[in-house]
Amino acid sequence: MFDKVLIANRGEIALRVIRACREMGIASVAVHSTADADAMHVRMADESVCIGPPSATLSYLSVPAIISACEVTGAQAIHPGYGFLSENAQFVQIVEDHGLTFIGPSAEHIRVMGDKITAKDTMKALGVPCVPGSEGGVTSLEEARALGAEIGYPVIVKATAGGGGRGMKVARSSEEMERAFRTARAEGKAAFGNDEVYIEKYLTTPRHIEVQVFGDGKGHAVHLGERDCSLQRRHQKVFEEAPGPCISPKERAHIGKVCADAVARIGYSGAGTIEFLYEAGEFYFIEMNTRLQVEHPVTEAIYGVDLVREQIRVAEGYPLSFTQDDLTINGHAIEVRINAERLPDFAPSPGRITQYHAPGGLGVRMDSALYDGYMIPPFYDSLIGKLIVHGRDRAEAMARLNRALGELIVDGVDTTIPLFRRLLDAPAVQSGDYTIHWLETWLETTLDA
Ligand code: MV4
Repeated sequence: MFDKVLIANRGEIALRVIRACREMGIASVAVHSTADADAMHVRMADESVCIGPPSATLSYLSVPAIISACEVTGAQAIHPGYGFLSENAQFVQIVEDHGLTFIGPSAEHIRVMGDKITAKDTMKALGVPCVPGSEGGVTSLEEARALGAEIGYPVIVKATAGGGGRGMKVARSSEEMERAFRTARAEGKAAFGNDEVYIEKYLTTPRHIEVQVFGDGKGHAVHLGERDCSLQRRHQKVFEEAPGPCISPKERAHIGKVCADAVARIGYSGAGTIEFLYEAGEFYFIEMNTRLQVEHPVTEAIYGVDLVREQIRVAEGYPLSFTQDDLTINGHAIEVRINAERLPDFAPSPGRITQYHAPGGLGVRMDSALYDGYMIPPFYDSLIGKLIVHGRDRAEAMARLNRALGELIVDGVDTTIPLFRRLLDAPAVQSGDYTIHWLETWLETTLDA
């Protein structure tokens, strides 16, 4: 139904979307900043439009420039990828006001899930298990302290507009509440222009488990199991896997159904991710992401589906191409994020790629926009590739990851590749027995040594 789709993004995710378009017979339009004139997404797309200077604010985030690029090329729909404008409800509204289609959920669903208090209220009402905490927002220190006493310390104060770990403060006692409450409010105000906060019981040793859902926008939805993304550093995921090594088939079927039913009830359209903390065998909802996520390929690997193709089909108005019963798990998949960063401090390391060699072979997928001689610009995030491996079980996936990392060559800049070779040797990673805090502790004791 679409003849031409514009991709409002860059790097590996832009290539990912261009590839899906090409397989579907849809022409692709790349947009790029002046710094990305030689980027792979520009080369790979059928057409390209320069939309502004290097600063993302003036290019990849410029709504007028992107809408204009649709008008001059005749693109009928926009795929936002992840980041940039992917969860911007106002952008979605403008896209629709111009008679274009946003490949993603409605502006209203993005708005609801973008406000964490509203998201939690909504999910709780839909029967999704949530972290015990305040009913809605907390406006005074007295109220915060009363809740702390009721829930029991430690508690966490979170900005409703937060995300990515910003505007979050732990209080371990009534004495600590004043600081936590004021700081979370101030950070919410400074970072998002919103000082509304809520309070939850602080879970001390959870895993990060997220459930992939997909809705057709007409009241039908499925789940595609979970991903374990517990290995994070400063709220940046480093290593993701599916299925979660600690989740049983019974737990998966149960939480998956709860999630699919919830998004079906609200008429959700497209790909979504429902994030949970998982501790002592229980799931606790924290947030919902209304976009395709960076780590979607591990889900694609084990379910054998093309999530981007599905996003485009649903945006075209087609029903889902699979039912829940069609979706069965095959094996285990792991993704590692390759960043242009210098260890041990993870400082950005832009510069020219003097040699690039992607690994291959059975069960290996390399999503990257790198090429020999490419100049990594200093203006954007440091993700330069994702290595995804798939095996019949977790042990085979781990062995394949180790093998593929050995084949991968990225010369000319510093990367996180050496980190993964060491990480795979760690007993906790080999056994899959880790919490959200494991990686940072391991880095402190490993990289400095
Ligand atoms: C929490 C938590 C413990 N208890 N909420 C971090 C980012 C945001 N998405 C939610 N986050 C957390 N919320 C309660 N009630 C711990 C974290 C958290 C975390 C969560 C997932 C992955 C890594 C994390 C690292 C530090 C803290």
